[in-house]
Amino acid sequence: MKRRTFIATAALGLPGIRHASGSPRTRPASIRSAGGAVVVSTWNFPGANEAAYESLARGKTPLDAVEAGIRVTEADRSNTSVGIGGYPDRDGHLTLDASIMEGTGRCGSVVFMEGIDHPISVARAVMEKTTHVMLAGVGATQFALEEGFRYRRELTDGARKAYGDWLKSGGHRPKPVGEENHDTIGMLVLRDGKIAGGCSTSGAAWKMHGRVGDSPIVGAGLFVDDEVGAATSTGLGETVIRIAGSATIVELMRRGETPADACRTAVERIMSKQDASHGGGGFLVAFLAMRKDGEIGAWGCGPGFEYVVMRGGGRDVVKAEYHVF
Ligand code: SD4
Repeated sequence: MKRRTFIATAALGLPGIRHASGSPRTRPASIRSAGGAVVVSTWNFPGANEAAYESLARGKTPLDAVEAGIRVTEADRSNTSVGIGGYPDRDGHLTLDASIMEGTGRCGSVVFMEGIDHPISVARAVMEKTTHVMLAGVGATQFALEEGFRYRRELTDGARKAYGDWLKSGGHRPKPVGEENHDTIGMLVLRDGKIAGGCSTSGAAWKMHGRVGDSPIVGAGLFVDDEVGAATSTGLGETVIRIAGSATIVELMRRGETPADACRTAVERIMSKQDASHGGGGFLVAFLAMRKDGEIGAWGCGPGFEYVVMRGGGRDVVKAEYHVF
């Protein structure tokens, strides 16, 4: 379907829009309720939301919870798009991006960082221990080492094999960010009117060396404002950066759009700006937003995006609504 045609049908609410559905609510046996707190994250990552929620149940802050949750995914060697299990860039380097933000406006991020297992914790250290917001590349690694983070350069066996296979297959084209390559974690946590968020990724597999996506860019892959709410994103980061996606969604919520409507508006804005030079479609991108009263919404560009909501000790996996090309 041509872009123009699609946007017309989407705007009319005709085919091109699919609706959200939830899986049965589950209550993990070991999870205590953390009062009115809410944890949401992109995708259904094993243990991440539980770790964040448990941390709140133990009286930790939303910021602590975000860090605790995202660290679980960063440490998962089987996850090929976040943390130590991530696939490398086209030159064989695993470079990691992460951001963290509180609803007060405090934030920190690391981009294009190599050799450190937990970029979300380094991003937090940038926020709390420096006067800067963002550290990049060797400087980010150097800072992490000064802060006592462990250095680890190797790829996992799985990532090394996948990279070798990719090289053998001719390589040197980035893997499109789609259903097979989509595991960025964006997490938003709300308790007592205070919100924190984080986002962590190894970015697109086989990307150009030096490429940075949306996830560590405050306002693109993550934005949090206690006065309004928060948003985060997953998928092809270039499309998100072009519209300052998460900041746009928070501003749309500030003007009265619901979280779901704001995410849909952002998706439609991305679609209206795609042209052949941007790949012209065929990618996946999705937004997840939470308003300060706990209402949650999401919207995808392309099918397949799901997110996890934990509140009241229960855990829901929800498939987002989306536009299709
Ligand atoms: C990026 N947004 O670097 C990230 C990748 C991603 O799911 O979300 N993959 O563009």
